[in-house]
Amino acid sequence: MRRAQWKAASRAAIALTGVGALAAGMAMLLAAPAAAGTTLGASAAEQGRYFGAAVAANKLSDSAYTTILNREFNSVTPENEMKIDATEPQQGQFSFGAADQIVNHARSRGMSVRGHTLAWHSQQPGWMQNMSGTALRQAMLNHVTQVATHFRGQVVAWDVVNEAFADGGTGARRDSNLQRTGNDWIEAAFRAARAADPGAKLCYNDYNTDDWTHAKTQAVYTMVRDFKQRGVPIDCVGLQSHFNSGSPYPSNYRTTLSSFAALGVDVQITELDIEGASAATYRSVVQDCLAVARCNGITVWGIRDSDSWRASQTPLLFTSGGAKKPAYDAVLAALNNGSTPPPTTPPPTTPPPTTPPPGPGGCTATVSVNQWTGGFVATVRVTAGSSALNGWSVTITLPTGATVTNAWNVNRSGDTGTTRWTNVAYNGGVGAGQSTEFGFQANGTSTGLNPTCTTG
Ligand code: 9MR
Repeated sequence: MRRAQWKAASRAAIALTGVGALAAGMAMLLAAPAAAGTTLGASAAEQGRYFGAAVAANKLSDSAYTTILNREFNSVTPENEMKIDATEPQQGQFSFGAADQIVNHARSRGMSVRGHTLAWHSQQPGWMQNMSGTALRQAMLNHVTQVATHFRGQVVAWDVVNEAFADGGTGARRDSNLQRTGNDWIEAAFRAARAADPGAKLCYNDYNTDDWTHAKTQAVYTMVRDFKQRGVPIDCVGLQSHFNSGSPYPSNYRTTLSSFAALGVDVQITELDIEGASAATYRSVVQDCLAVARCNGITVWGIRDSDSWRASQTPLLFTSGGAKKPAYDAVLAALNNGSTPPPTTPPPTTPPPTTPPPGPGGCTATVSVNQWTGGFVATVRVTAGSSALNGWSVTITLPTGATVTNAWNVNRSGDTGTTRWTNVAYNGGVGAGQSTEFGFQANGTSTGLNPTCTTG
């Protein structure tokens, strides 16, 4: 039953109660199958999305676990069973039993499967940990080929490469035996995966890539843009989104989702958990995904708190006893309410025939910078004075050696020296006293950025 029908049924039931037919009305509601609007998976499907969970094969015999899994979720990611140590414990000897068990459980119930993960520096079997150079490169490509071939047609999306970038401010690749086989190891893995399973979406997956201003996020963005430009087969980016006090949900998360999507890839939230399971934060994550057309699904990293890799932080949607937590209700409600309007200033209404003269209030521009060795991201806030803006222009003089490499929510002229930044179609109208933001990334240093704003 679609949501509209479900609502109609609810209304019908209420009307029936009004004429004394309470029992008949309630029976009609209770007899309904798991309808859109009543479970995470069904409600996400109403929005054209999936809602998944990481699943462990050894819990499929726990009926409390499978009751929730089968009722609520329409996508599954094996938590450990498709990793390299599980699927190729000895070189050339493949072992798919536990992964097949999860895949069969899911597919026989109409759930889709995300594959996790074909190439990773971690959870390598001993034989692979001890390899290097050409031999390791070949072994990795053979692994990708064999595993993607085994699951061909059964996995809708693969985390082809997992966690290949370093933490911290460098934006560099993570050092690993795979990285030391050559910087092209990631694209080689993607090409092998495409050849083995042309029907699966191929994703790059990482953590701490949720905050748009972080160097690691920008580094992944730059790689995905490069892959798209050069025709390396990539279809999606996975944001793990493990949020906790040290790595909180960032207010610019939606910007991150939409910026990746603008590269022409899907975005998937692949391992969501939130320390303390704040209902408000879970709601924000869902609303952010719904606001981005190419954010096509959310996976939580476990079902009950006791299933979590960090159970003591109680980060999931169900208690260890299997009860729905407030975060569950928030997620379901957010899914049922659909997308929220974007938070940016609405586009100007009926365009005036000519741009009116700038109001007396003028505008101001301020900048905040995230600098790392060799580069920075600048976020520029444009604020209208006492009159609304109908177009704005910001001038920024970059220090010697600084070169802009990309920008968002803005038109620019000039990459070095004196640069000029003007509004795009959807953020030129700014109400009196209101603000809008744009950003750019540059090589070099950000010393002395001093933006000035003019109207029109
Ligand atoms: O949840 C997984 C846990 O059971 C494993 O012990 C651990 C081993 O590395 O991996 C956990 O899952 C990780 C995922 O594969 C990749 N992103 C981080 C996840 C949490 O550590």
